[in-house]
Amino acid sequence: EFERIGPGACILRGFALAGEDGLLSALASIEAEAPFRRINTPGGRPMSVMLTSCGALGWTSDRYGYRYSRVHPDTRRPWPAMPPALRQLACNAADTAGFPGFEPDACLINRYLPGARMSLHQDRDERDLRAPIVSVSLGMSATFLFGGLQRAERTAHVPLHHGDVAVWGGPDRLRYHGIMPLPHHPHPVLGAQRINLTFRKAS
Ligand code: MD3
Ligand code: FE
Repeated sequence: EFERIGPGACILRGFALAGEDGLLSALASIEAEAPFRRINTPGGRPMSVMLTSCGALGWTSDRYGYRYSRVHPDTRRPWPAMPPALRQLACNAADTAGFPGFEPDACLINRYLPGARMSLHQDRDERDLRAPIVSVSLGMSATFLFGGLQRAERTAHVPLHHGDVAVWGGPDRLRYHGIMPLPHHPHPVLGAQRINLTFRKAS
């Protein structure tokens, strides 16, 4: 099911469900190698979302600001490789949404517990903004906020459920977006958490 929410943005409902088992086992091995951690905003406040990454580049922050890094900030080892099943899913989704030839080199993985949220922001730290971002939602449902190119523009509220995959590119690549505080509605498979994977071409 193909749901267009902008000229360059669409949601593929349930697109990740066919590969659910492979996805969850890939996630478990990434997490074992690079545990989820809470990062601080550059202002020093802990984010409510926990974060890990796989692929050549991962996302970290310190008092100097947010940035992509080739190594885990605690272990100083490279991030876990991007499992082929994950890369395949992301490229498949990008193709389906009209962005052929997607070559992600970073996959950021967010974990939300009940009450966690992500405030309105733009993703603009990737070097090539012509590449789309592919996002996979797992576990508890969330309300996604889809704004405009200015922070003050009104936001659309879009539900995201377990297995949904969204693709954002072209004219929608720099739109402000966020996640409303998560309600406590445990998911039958993942329990009281939501996991979101975003595949990016960061460099
Ligand atoms: C729309 N994550 O990690 S993914 C993030 O569900 C992030 O965890 C949210 O925003 C989450 O940066 C939302 C959906 C998403 C990602 C990138 C976008 C939507 C986007 C870029 C442009 C427009
Ligand atoms: Fe984002």
